Amino acid sequence: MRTQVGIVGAGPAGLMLSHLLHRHGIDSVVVESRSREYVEHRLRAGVLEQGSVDLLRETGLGARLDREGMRHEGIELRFDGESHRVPMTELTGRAITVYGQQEVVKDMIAARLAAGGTILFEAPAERLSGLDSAPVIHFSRQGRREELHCDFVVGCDGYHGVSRPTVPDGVLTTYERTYPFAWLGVLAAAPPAVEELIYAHHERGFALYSMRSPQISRLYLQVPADEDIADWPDERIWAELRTRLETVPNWTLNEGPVLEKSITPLRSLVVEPMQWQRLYLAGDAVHIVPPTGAKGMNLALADVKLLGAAFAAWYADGSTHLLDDYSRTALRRVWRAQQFSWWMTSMLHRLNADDPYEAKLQSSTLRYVTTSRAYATSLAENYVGLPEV
Ligand code: RFL
Ligand code: PHB
Repeated sequence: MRTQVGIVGAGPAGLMLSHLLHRHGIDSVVVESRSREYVEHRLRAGVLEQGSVDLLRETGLGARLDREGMRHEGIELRFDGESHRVPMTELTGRAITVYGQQEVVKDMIAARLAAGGTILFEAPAERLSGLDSAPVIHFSRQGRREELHCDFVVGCDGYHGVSRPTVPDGVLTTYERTYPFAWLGVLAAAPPAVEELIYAHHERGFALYSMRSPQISRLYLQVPADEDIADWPDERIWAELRTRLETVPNWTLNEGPVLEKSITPLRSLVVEPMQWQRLYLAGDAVHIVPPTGAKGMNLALADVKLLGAAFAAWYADGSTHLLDDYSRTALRRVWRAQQFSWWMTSMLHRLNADDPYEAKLQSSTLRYVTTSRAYATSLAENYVGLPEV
């Protein structure tokens, strides 16, 4: 098999890149280890920045997003028994849209297939070769080994993929931070009790109230990193959510059947540079943020927006400057999101149970960010996404 750009991974990064390349008349093939059913139902991110919404709309992927996505103009910060709204749109002129990652993925897959695009599901890439001149993605399908020959390979295969580990030792540098806690995430058949997201700081730990639709709530609890989901029966989850969220007068949680629950560890990670020879890396394959800033999917889309334009320039007239600049340009946004996600995480989580000084600093930071217009604007512009970084 032969194509122009071979893409490993059908997450938001790989699918969006294939869609963008198609719009530039460039051929691509996506190989994905999982089934279509699996990737379309994998429960992940929920918040799209303004720039991600604009990109989806401009490239013809906005119809269902505009019907079903929920535009939010603020978020709530809850701490010390008080509730404060950060009016993001008033402060920045921009907004976020709550629309599940799996819905974005469904829309992208439908668009690619309708346009005659090739996505090979249940086709795991096993290794890459020839990256210095004539790249090949070696993958397996229905028990057979196959080869995809291409001009370039883009690794959009997440942190556990095969692309990044192909790069020889000593070429890449990893910057990393782990946190001693994880998020227990719950999807519940309960109408959201609020219209905007609530980020709650509590002495027992962080809690987040989010949603997926007018009928479905999405909730998260900070738990220790090594926590076992088996220790969290539904009643315990609701009791803990009530404790951490029902801290202001006249506010109660809406409860309902738990549809899904899982625990995700938090980490911050950047691998540099995001390119080696004819291999380009995008999304979670090269950077991971803790979910507190809601940046992961947005960064994946921002990376491939750059790559789409860079490949378009190369195929148009052989110019290499955008491809050469890809890593440097993308890393500016990546590091802004790293700092913001780390900052939100540090401000909102219980970090060290034995350190009352730290808890006092967090309260002060939260009070400052909810009373100073300058500090609130800083949070808001990062949260809705900076157009230029
Ligand atoms: P993905 O989505 O992980 O896709 C990678 C794809 O590659 C496939 N793959 C392979 N395919 C072929 N051969 C191989 N050898 C392969 N190895 C792997 C995988 O099956 C998969 O389909 O990466 P991508 O495209 O870079 O997208 C990144 C986002 O998925 C991720 O950053 C976000 O989900 C992070 N995230 C959030 N991001 C936001 O922007 N806003 C949020 O509100 C938000 N909340 C979250 C999140 C992630 C979470 N979890 C579960 C990690 C909340 C949670 C709980
Ligand atoms: C979500 O709805 O899944 C979500 C929202 C905000 C975050 C993280 C996750 O910061």
